[in-house]
Amino acid sequence: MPVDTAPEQAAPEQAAPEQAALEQRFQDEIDRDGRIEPRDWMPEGYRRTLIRQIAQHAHSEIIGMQPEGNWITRAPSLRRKSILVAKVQDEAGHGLYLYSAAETLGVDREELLDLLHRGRQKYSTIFNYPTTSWADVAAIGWLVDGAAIMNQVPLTRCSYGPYARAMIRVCKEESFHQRQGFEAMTVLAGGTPAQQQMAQQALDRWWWPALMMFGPSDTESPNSAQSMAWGIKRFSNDELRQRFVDATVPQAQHLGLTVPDPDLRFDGEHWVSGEIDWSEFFTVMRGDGPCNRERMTARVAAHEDGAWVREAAQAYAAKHAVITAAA
Ligand code: BYC
Repeated sequence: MPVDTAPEQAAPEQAAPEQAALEQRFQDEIDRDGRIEPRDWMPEGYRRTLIRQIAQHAHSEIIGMQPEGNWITRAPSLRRKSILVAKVQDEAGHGLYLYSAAETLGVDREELLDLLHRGRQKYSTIFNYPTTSWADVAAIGWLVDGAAIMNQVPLTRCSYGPYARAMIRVCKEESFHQRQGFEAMTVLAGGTPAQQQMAQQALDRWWWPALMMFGPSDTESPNSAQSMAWGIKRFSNDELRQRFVDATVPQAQHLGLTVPDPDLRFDGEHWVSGEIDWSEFFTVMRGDGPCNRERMTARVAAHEDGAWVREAAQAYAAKHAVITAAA
């Protein structure tokens, strides 16, 4: 089925009674905070919104393997290397759960990958920044996985069953990733002056892009209102961003690091950030960030290089199906 993520067409004025009953059943399920399952009737706009978000999420996981994968050969010890290999493999696994969740909505993962490769679907802006030192790997675990958890824990209660269930396992793994990042950051921040400087510079590089991961401000977020009404998003972009800032500033203080925001202040209840440079966010989202082209070139090359693996797996599955049918 071709992927169509265009806005939903206006419903015909006179919906058939049967159609009205289906809509009512869907709405009742949403209102009672139940789960919509793949075989349930759902509005076309709900299906398209989920395909858009889940596909973007899946693409982010697999493109997100690149900045860290870049450091596997240069990790400072065997222990750090084995942890990093496991983490990058986890991200691949998250991508697979998410493509599977998207497929329950009637799309094919080959088609979603094709849309990504042609620049027709997005992935998170955060992965278009370079990892210039080992401390960036630690900062990604601490900040990027920390932001991911803040955003994804509410998705375990998303109204679409397969997405919510995929998120439970993803969040458990992201939680481990965040802890290992914070632990690696703790070692650097408590190390030699050169290591402390690496840790500070990594925080300087990743702080603002991590805040941008939560998406545009609520006033500039075209999809939030409908996604919240449908129970796909449980909190707005700004609410989740604020939770992240509140959780992370004390962690930076604990590490003895300075958050690179001269306007950051505590108002008695929350840590209030200075203004985010939204022009940078939109530039990166449009494809003009520091590493957009490099990331897409590597992704397309990996897809092409892996064609023989997919063909071999399909040939094996076909052979196995014949053997099973004959048995
Ligand atoms: N980057 O109306 P809005 C990870 C787009 S993986 C790029 O607020 P929505 C990890 C948005 O798609 C991290 N684009 O949208 C992996 C929309 O564009 P279209 C990924 C962004 O969907 C490996 C437009 O801006 N996490 O954590 O209601 C290692 C307007 O925005 C971004 C997920 O995908 C962005 N940052 O809310 C480590 C989580 N932000 O399609 C870690 C699931 C917004 O209308 N996704 N856009 O043209 C979500 O929760 C929501 O999709 C978002 C955006 C909060 C991201």
